[in-house]
Amino acid sequence: MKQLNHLLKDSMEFRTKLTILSFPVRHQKKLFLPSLVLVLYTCFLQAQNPLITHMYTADPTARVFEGKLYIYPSSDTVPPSDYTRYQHCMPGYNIFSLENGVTWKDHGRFLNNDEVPWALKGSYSMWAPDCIEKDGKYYFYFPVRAADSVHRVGVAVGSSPTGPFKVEQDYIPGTKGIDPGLLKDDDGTFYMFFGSGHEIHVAPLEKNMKELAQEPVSVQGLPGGYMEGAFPFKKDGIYYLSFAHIFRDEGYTIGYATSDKAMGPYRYRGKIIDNIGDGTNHHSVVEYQGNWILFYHQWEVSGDNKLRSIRADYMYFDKPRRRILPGAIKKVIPTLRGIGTPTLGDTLQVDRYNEINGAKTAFVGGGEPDGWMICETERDAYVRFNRVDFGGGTARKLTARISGVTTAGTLDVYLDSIDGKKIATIRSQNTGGWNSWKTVETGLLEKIEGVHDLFLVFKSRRGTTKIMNVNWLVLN
Ligand code: FUB
Repeated sequence: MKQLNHLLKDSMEFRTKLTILSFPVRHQKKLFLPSLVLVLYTCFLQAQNPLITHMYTADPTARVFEGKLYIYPSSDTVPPSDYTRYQHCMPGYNIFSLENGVTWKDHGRFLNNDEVPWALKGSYSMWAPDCIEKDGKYYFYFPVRAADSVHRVGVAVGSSPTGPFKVEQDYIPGTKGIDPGLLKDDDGTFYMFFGSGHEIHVAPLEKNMKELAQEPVSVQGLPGGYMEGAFPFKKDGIYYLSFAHIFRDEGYTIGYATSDKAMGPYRYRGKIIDNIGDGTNHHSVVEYQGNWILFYHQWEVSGDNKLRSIRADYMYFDKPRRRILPGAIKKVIPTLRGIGTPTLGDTLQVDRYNEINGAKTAFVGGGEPDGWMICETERDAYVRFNRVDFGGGTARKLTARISGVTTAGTLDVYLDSIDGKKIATIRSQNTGGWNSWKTVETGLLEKIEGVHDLFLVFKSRRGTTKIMNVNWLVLN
């Protein structure tokens, strides 16, 4: 609950800064016009969460094409008053690309429900899509209700990652279900996973990418319970199948399973992300510039779980350990920090961590401006804060806002790993109490250039708890 409050509160602050559009129904209706929004729209965000705030987006499939990061999400919209048929109102698809590392560019609406020849008109049921490249062509797979009201998977073929896309006249025979997830294997075979319920189905694709090469089969070895949103990927020779998964007591989570064969059998390995509230969970995973990123959605902007907003956080794999099956994924904690890259002089709000161990977050007290802090720092606790851009090496000092009651500890800042290069040390102090804040400064021990992850490690000569509270850091 605390985490949720944290997200909500910060998103409120975030909203005032970004002037989020509130989508009155009269504007929503415009979304149904076929001519729709072909104007390029650019969001000037620091790649924080949520990623897109000028429209509602869900079910993000991220892909890297020729070194560039694209997102193919679905879009949620406020239903018109006569739309009562289905639970989600999802009229069509936009594409987004990451520009200059921080800016998500909207390439506009490129496919609407009613432009699909075989789709049930007016059903606005364009659910989670995927896109994959073969021989310079881009195949966009999407589920929409067909004339019989059942979801089928269709394909549109594009000449670039952003189109133009030409939609096929009919759906792909044999595809009864939602949420296509595509895998390209090293031997050039493409597989489509899809479906929902107590089974996920898979089939290889024909070379033309427009038909299944065989009857789909049920993926073996997956856990019991409802599943959807299958997303396959391969890393270090291991096939991963990740999926939205409902536990009876927890609701939607994202789980994953691994195999040594694309079509399985798979073995369930655990959760990548816990339940995030009373709504769907849907994701994709991508490796971009050496980092693995989990894309997912939430609905903190609208407060309505049918009006979702896409997000991204870094995802980490466990180091190989003896007797442990290789390739384990560490659970991702949703953050507002997202995958943005702050630079020198920016306030590093370290409570928006990428990873935390042995410490907690809470509201700051003591008359500080509203905000959150790192607290309850145990001995050897660490907080990881990714991708700080040190530029050309001009940073000389680290400034920190801290509070505490003990002089027995330190905050050591390391680059890129817990046992990386130490760049600064801040001694804990008795500032007059946990709610009495003090700004302290220390010189950097190294000249640092480029983009690095920070690891804040809390150390103590004695005792194990509460070394210091940290509100924020600044490097310059
Ligand atoms: O967005 C509509 C549906 O909700 C998706 O297809 C599912 O994965 C779930 O997110």
